[in-house]
Amino acid sequence: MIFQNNTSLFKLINHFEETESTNDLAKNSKNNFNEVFITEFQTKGRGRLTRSWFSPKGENLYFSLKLIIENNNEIYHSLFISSVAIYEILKNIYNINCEIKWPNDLLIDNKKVCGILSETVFGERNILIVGIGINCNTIDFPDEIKNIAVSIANKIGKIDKTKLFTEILENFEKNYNFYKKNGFDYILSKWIEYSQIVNRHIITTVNGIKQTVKVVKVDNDGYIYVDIDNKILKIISGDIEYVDSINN
Ligand code: BTX
Repeated sequence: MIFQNNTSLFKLINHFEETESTNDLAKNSKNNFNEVFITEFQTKGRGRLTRSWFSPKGENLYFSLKLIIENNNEIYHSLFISSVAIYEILKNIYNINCEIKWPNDLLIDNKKVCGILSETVFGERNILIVGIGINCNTIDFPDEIKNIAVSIANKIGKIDKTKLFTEILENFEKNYNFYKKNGFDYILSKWIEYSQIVNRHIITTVNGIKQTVKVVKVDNDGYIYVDIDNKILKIISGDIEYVDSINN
């Protein structure tokens, strides 16, 4: 399978037939430049908090962007750049109504089509790894996730995943270069528009209790604030669910 690289941001696309996790390949690379690791099959694909990521052979995209970062703000910001870049391709080229769920999942009809797992390696040079899984051509998901997972094929039929990969990489580069030149504000404003998260009701766990709360704002770095009994609380990490899909 040929995965084309039309970017100058990434020097190398490393393609593997099979691996445990592309994030581990990226972590273990000693190359001193930005590169991408992509595979056909992950035997230990993972999500956040040691959850696993269903990665069947040949059907979907599993890849990791390895970025050398100059400034620690880039870590969080790059996640927003990646979800914005993927959203724009799915919406503008494939005409799919999707939405971004904070911090970085992409949903179609309130089900997950894309998950992003970021990891960092701090050393002589700091490295950010953005691991991206996109359900492209899987039709039937295992029972455990069939109610929460969806693929692009489920929505519009099977697609050429190599083409999608190239489109995403190019759009990531475009947004990343813009960010490097102009800062985070414009990327964040696009993210806020695509997620439509402000004034939306979400379900999240606060002080150990799962509750429905309203998002009142997103700050300049992309953290969300919710209203709980007239107190404004900043959400730094964790899971949220949308009460309603905006596309319904
Ligand atoms: P997450 O922790 O938000 O989501 C994981 C949860 O999502 C699982 O517990 C399960 O309920 C559900 N799930 C598992 N597999 C799928 C799937 N294929 N589609 C939809 N839902 C699923 C999200 O973590 C981050 C996932 C990143 C995956 C990429 S693939 C390339 C790179 N390498 C690697 O090991 N991980 C990343």
